Amino acid sequence: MLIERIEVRLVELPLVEPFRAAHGTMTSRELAIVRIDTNDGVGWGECSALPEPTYSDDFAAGAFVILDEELAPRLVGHQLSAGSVATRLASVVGNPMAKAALEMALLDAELRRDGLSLASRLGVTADEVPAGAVVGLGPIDEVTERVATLAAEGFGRVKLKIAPGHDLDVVSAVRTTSPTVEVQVDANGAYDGRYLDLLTELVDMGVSAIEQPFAVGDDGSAAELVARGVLVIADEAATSTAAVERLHHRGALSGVSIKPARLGGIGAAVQLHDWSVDHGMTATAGGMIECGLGRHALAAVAALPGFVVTGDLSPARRWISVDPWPDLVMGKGSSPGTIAVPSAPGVAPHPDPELLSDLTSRLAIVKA
Ligand code: OSB
Ligand code: MG
Repeated sequence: MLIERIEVRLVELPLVEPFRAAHGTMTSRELAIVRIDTNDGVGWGECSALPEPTYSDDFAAGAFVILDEELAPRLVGHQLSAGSVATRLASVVGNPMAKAALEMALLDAELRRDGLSLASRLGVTADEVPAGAVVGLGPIDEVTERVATLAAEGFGRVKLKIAPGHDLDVVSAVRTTSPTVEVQVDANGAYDGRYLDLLTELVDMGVSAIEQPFAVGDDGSAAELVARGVLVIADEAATSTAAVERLHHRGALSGVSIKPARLGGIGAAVQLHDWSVDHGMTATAGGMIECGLGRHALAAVAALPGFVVTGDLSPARRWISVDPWPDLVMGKGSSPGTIAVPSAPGVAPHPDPELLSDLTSRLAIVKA
């Protein structure tokens, strides 16, 4: 497809509640969005970088600039397919989340042209995926109440954010108040080797998986926890299939959270998924507080057969209260706790143009 024009925007979407994790608090969802106009239709892509560079070094306003000044100019005027975007952008170091947005937009345009859904393009056969929700750090009574509400909505799994001093008591309370809900925890790297016994205790309480317990690079502590039989899921450390392969050789993970944004796109996410299936690695689909656009993409990816552990796939409205994109549909399938795999052509439906323009804080247009 010939890329004629790329629109880059920064939007600010209000949140249902602040999102608190060991790396910081997010009070509104600043996001970078791209729209690609081709000779054969339009596509939209989400850059899921957070407002601040606290989870990875990508951040929304930085992504806006790199998209506008460096990445979009490398695409406009060229004849490209979604599968060739990563190669075309490879001379720019890093910035996986900005690159992922451009790949998603071109994929969206391509799929619409071909009348295909993302799921069908990926060879997905499932038509629904179990939903999982994430609960941030907070006072114990707020966390237990939030988990109870989510359980009543049908979520069968929650991932609780933990940090030193906010772990045993909160997990114990949730296990008591919502005993049938599967509990995973995510530390965003907040622990070190001194906490091995505490983390093992969480598993004894019934926690099914611990995501990124230690800082990226602390492979020794991770390997010790894996050796204790704990399902240790790499998130921040899983930046590429090669990085996961190295962690695997060191015994420093037993599962991996696959996030298309962090890996540089849907193509890279599928590659890591396939690698995980081949190597018996437990895979789970990771969220980035995406808006409806990114959540649609995640729902198709999460329906791949290698995702054996319920991931962060909840409707966008779990976090985002005003969203220009239509949301995923939950609870219409075989059980209230499932999300329908999107089946319409493209990655996601198009946004509401008025709402999108109302929520836009910066707009740039790149032409050939
Ligand atoms: O560490 O998994 C994480 C969201 C943004 C950045 C990092 C993480 C998260 C989540 C997913 O926990 C929450 C969600 O998308 O519902
Ligand atoms: Mg995580």
